[in-house]
Amino acid sequence: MIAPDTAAPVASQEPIHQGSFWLPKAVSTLAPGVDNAWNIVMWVCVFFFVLVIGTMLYFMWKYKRRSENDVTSNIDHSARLEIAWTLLPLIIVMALFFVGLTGFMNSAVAPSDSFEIQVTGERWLWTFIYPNGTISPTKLIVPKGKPVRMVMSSKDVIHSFFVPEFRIKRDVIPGQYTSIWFEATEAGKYTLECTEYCGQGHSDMLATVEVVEPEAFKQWLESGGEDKNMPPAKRGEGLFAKWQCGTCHSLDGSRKVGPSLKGLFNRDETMNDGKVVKADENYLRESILVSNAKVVKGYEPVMPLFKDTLKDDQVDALIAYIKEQK
Ligand code: HEC
Ligand SMILES: [Cu+2]
Repeated sequence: MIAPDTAAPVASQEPIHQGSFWLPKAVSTLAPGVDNAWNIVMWVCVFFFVLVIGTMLYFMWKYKRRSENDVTSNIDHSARLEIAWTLLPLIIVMALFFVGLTGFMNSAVAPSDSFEIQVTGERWLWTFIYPNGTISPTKLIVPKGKPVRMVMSSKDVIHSFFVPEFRIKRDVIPGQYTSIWFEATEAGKYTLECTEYCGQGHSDMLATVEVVEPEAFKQWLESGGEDKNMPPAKRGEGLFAKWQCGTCHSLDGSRKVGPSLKGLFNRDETMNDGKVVKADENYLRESILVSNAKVVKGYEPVMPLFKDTLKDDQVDALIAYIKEQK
């Protein structure tokens, strides 16, 4: 008889991404090169710091004036020393240049078989568009062990794409494409940060980078990352979180960058041109898709346009959710 398996499967735990004292954990094929360069520069600095400060302290002690007539003879110069401290740093600096250059070349040119993802930065949202049309806001899902190339652009100001664990960083600029690539070496969740100050919501301009096994990635991509068989309001709640509407809209009546959505449905809203509009379904739909068509009095027209990114059924779900915020 076979004993029942009592050992419950160990729940898969979020890996703790522990790096070294100096650097975060390294999770891309580019990371070792960057860390290597960083370590070399650091230890060269440590070596010269100790050498220079140590020599200084020693000389302070050695050449201290010990009595009234303790006068050191006039020291002229030493050709040997001067050549040494000119040539040696030159050699070191040239060596560092080549370490940096190789790393730069590796990170600048993506392998030709890279998987391409379109990245849009805007105040204060990252959006990722996959080749099959799947749109994923604030969540970048990528396969493990495959080179991925990001083609990036901004809708407003300069942002910057930075994933510390991958050791990659590149500015995201309006009216121009920049690109960056990486190959993740370990499944897990990491954080993408915007590292170019872009206004009030800058510190919230984060996205999750999720590295998954290639099989899981394929499945996720095919499903478009969404379950369509949920009740509309429930689905709307998910979309509200996914698209980070909550960065600008509270649900408890408090004012953020945008008006609170609490009690909005069927309320009379005053626009900045003085007109009063009833917040019915049509108004909500227009507010979500082309927010600047009517701008609520007392607010700036800073809400992103969602007409190219949200599908009809998604807008329906969001409206159902807003209606529930009584
Ligand atoms: C960057 C901040 C920002 C984000 C993100 C944002 N909004 Fe807005 N939203 C605003 C601002 C500001 C206004 C008021 C100005 C205007 O009407 O355009 C507004 C207005 C609205 C209105 C009309 C509110 C009223 O009181 O009449 C609705 C509805 C709305 N947003 C829904 C959404 C939904 C749904 C999302 C997510 C898909 C979203 N917003 C994301 C900033 C934002
Ligand atoms: Cu930014």
